[in-house]
Amino acid sequence: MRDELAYRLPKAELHVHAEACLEPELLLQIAERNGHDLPYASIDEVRRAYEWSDLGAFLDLYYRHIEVLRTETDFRQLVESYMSHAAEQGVRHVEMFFDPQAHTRRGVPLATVVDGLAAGLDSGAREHGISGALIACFIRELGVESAQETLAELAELPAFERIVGIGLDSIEEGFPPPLFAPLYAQARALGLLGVIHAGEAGPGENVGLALSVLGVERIDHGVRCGDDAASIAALRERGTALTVCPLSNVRIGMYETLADHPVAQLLRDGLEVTINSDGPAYFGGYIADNWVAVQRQFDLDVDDLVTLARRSIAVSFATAERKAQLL
Ligand code: ES4
Ligand code: ZN
Repeated sequence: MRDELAYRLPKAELHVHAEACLEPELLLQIAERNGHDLPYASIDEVRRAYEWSDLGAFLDLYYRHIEVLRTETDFRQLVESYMSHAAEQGVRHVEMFFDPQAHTRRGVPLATVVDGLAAGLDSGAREHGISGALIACFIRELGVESAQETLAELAELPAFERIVGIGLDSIEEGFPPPLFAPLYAQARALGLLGVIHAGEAGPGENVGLALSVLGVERIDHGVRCGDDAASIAALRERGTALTVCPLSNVRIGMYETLADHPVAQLLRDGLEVTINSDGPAYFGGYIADNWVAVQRQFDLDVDDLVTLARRSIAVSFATAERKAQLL
């Protein structure tokens, strides 16, 4: 483990997509095992493909690479790979997103996906003492009905108990939060919590809408909330946390450089900011790498880092007992 405080502080990661933990080496290994043809002859060629101009271009590559994942072993290895990196980054609890529809639409059974991911969480607990749960994210552009059908299928699985919440990801523009009100109502009825990617590529007002209409517990990204006074007011009033992912936003091209990123302003404004990786295999860093980048860019001090660490645990969906262990 690296000795800087950013790495050592016990923390929770609250915004990381399992499928975006697919490091180039693992991508090639799984593709070969499954006889899946990829247009790369080497790791270097894979790495060269990881450059995009916007969220859409990133998502195209992300969904293409996801196609190598077919077996329970593939999904378990994906999480295990994340867990060994996360342990070195001081992660003690993780709430991991996955995209069920990205797999069912290619004919991979839901049970294969969830059982594999759950086995990966078990390895993380056993080998690294990292507690974990899953958050099922739905692909917004597939619409509310597809999401609702998929959620109903998830609820039938024995491993459903590993899922603590739902989220929405993928394309944000053109799919405002209120479209998904029935999905969030269904999730609540199943005992699940709610999060949502909002105010990332879409307008800041999506943050306020997600809070007022969907009643979500956390906002993923939310970095554009500053554009909308009602969203800021709602975040303050409810004390809702944002799961900000600075290196992801810069890598996807939302901000030209980290210096242009609003994370420091959001912290100074007293919002409940957490800093996360989003997709460590794609965006140039795991969680503590994000913390260090922000620390260096904006001169965060020891108190700032301790606040980030404690807050990440406090706003997690871990049990009260687990939080007490970690805080
Ligand atoms: C995502 Cl960075 C990002 N934004 C929206 N949807 C996503 N799915 C995976 N990564
Ligand atoms: Zn994300």
